[in-house]
Amino acid sequence: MEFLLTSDEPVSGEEIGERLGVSRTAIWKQIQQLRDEGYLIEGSPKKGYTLLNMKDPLFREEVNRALQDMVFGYPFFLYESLSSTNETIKELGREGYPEGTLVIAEEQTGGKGRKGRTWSSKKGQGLWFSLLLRPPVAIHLVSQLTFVASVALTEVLREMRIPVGIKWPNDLLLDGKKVCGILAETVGEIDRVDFVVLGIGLNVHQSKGDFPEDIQGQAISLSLGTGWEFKRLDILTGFLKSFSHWYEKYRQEGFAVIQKQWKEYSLVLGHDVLIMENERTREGKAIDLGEDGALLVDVNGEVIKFFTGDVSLRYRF
Ligand code: BTX
Repeated sequence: MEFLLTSDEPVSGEEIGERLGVSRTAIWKQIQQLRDEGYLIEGSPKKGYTLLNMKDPLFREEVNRALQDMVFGYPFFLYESLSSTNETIKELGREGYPEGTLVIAEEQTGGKGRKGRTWSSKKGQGLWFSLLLRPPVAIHLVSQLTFVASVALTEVLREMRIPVGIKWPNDLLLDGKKVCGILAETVGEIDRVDFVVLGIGLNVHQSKGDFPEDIQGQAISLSLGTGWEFKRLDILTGFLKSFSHWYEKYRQEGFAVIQKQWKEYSLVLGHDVLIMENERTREGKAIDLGEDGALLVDVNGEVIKFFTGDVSLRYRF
């Protein structure tokens, strides 16, 4: 471990073996054990082993301790690399895993955004995770859960004095740029919800050049936006506690309580917005959030409802 920690270059198993006087197989076993404990160690047959992500690692044991008594986040699965945490939760949901099951990935190779878009999820740079929910809500109200999540995450980040706000429907912005995206997917029949997958992507450590070039102007990380350092596990546990609180409130008191808090956190209400629906762009003033999560926009004196699945929105500060 020390060899890996003190070296900027990959270290070969042979080299470690020679220095310690043990076989390469023994080193390989030791590396496997470290990986099982949650260390991210990249192995290349030619170059050797490199310890990744020491800046802010997620260690399985540490995550386990932090999440032990939580309603949300137990059981949890931590992967080094996945295509998409939402897809893995879907498999677990079909196998009957309970509400609160959590999947975290250090990296997503096929991170999904809404409407078939992609979500850039580089190794160790953000929180890429999904929760399994089995909510007693009608299928047309499932999108309300993304509002519960955005309220919970905004609350936690603001408690950390990070000035994030919510852009409808549920992007979190920092300094006018996207720091977090939320994707809820429903699994069930036409009229029945079996379970819901709530996926959250929060940029934490990226510098500008870490984002794909085409989104560098619109994406930001918590570190970039504040100049501070973060420990991802603190944010994750904070979110899970806050989510548990708001989800319970939502179940007891309904959407109105979420709506009220969302409006306080909203960056859009009261502002002029451009709404893109299919090929058409309309301009108006965002005036309210509907019971169904729709954005109510005053377009030339007529109040029009826009639903999340159908439109994109630009707004002016
Ligand atoms: P969205 O469709 O609102 O956002 C996707 C768009 O945002 C992309 O088309 C791109 O322009 C931009 N974008 C892509 N990656 C990033 C990024 N890292 N930061 C800022 N902007 C970006 C929002 O979709 C929902 C995203 C959910 C992601 C989580 S991660 C865990 C879970 N698993 C999974 O596959 N998706 C969710």
